[in-house]
Amino acid sequence: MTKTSRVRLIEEDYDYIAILEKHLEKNMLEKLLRIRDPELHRWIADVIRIAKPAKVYLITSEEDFEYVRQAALRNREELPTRYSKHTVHFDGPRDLARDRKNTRILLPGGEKIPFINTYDRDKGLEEIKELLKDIMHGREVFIGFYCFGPKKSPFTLHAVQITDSAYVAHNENILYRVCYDEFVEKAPNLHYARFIHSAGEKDENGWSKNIDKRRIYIDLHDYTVYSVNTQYGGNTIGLKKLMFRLCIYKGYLEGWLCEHMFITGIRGPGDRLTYFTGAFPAGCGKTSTAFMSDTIVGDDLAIIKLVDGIPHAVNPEIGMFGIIDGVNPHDDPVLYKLLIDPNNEIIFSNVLLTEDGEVWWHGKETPPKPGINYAGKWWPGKKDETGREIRPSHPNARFTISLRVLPSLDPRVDDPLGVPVGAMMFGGRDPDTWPPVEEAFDWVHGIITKAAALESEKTAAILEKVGVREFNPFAILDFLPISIGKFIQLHLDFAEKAAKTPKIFSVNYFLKDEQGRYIADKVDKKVWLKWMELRVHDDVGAIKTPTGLIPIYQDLVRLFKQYLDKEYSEQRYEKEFTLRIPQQLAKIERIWSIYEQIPDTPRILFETLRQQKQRLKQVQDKWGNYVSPFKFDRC
Ligand code: SPV
Ligand code: MN
Repeated sequence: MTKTSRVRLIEEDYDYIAILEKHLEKNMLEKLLRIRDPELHRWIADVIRIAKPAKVYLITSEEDFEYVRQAALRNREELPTRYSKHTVHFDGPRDLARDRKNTRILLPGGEKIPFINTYDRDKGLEEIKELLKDIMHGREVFIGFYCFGPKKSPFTLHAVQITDSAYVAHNENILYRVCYDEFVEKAPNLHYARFIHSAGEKDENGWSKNIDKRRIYIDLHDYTVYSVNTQYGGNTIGLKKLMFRLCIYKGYLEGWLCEHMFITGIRGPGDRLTYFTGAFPAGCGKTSTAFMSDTIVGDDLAIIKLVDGIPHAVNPEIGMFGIIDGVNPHDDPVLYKLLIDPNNEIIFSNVLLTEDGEVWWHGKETPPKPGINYAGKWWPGKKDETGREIRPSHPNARFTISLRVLPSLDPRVDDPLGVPVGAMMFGGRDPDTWPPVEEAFDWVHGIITKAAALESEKTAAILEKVGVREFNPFAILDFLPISIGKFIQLHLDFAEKAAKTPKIFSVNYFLKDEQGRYIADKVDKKVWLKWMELRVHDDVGAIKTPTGLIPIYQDLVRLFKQYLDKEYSEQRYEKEFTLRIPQQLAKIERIWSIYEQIPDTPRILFETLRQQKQRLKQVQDKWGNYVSPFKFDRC
């Protein structure tokens, strides 16, 4: 990842300034040359020569945003709605989610890492160079200069995006801070990530045609990502999940954390604000937890570093690319209101655009009217070729919106030193094992039995079957560019350097009863959040079980009354917090056998699991398989 070894798309030397002079309008060229970095100039000239765009537009300030918005409408990547600030984009029926199979980490010799999709770097680069040939033919390309984090911050990384999609550029302009000025100021000493994206050839609907040649290649050592023949945001928006992978790797090399976590503030007594980060696989309550918190710093990613020995978190983004499916006025009143407000700039993707120009998704209160959706023209009852009804709006339909419009935006969102992390939470879709909330005994116990052991049922954010329970440590597995063993070790080492470590909690909103119904209401998470906040400050006691610390019944009664005006019965408490020993033991077996296949798993992981198993067995011998929380002692 050193600055001297950047990959060239064209090997031989040539007069790259002449190429730039030929293809860039005078003001664009001036903007580019103001960044005194010959390597950058040469890279852009290489892209022009190899991919052959017709026109180049540099996004350097907010004034350029309008140009990009108009370009997206002009080229039909976005369609207008009744509201001038709302637009709709369709990715195409085969391009609606992240493509795990074709997203590859390029490593020399194709080094194999368990659970990570790696590929021979030389072969990958050769393949991608071939795919890039003429791929932008006749199109306008957009080049953006972004900060991944607040301006003038020691946390912040930098990136340049080249894309032939106005939709992708439009997203980035909403989601990230344009920081051309920092490029001008710091060049040529700025080490920046590079992203090249092309939607590739498109069909008459505007969908990427060569899906079989969809490739997302991550060149860690060159700090560069290539993405071709796709449009879905998770595959294409460079600073989103592509940058995230580079960020994790940089953090690994330098000893800090880049996490798939929201950052929120939760208020406690006396208006105290405690910051939490939270990791959840996509579609498992991450966004709703963020909105249930009192303030929001970020909803998806966090860079965590030590500031005077205390872990602090920064949100590298300034917008949300969130799941819209299910967002409704009852459960998500704040978010719903933001999404129907004509004054907010919003890009909707893969929703239903009705004939009267309204945007419809599952969660709207009126039934859907005919219109167009991710699969073309849509009408109520429309079926696909297999006879199945086509959903009006796709389960992975999304919205892009600036965080600046959030009423609960935390005032420290742009703080260059971030916010102190009081606690981290980890949650997945788990019908039968974890209780709704539980605190780990300490950092190591939490990293191993909560973070590294996270599992979840699959959701629609990936192109695979939903409903199957899968291993997803730290909710980050899809994005890890290094072995999970090394990633765990990084967390253990990070804590060694810290003066204080955040508390770690697990949460589970998806626990079901014997009839398969969810036990908790969606709003109940408010109580779990408030309980965790109190625990961070040792303001309430807890009950010690073999797997962690759970709430005392009376504290929950009080919190349910205070925050939700609800009664909380002993019966429900028992149902939710009963220790389910067979399920807990089965989980340990599953997790153990996975880590056995990962050679660099820290040994302490097995020791921690072994101890947990032993504690569970002891209780099982004494009280049987299912143990009421009332049986355990307070601590
Ligand atoms: C996720 O799936 O975790 C997301 C959306 O946040 S994506 O950009 O597809 O990764
Ligand atoms: Mn995410």
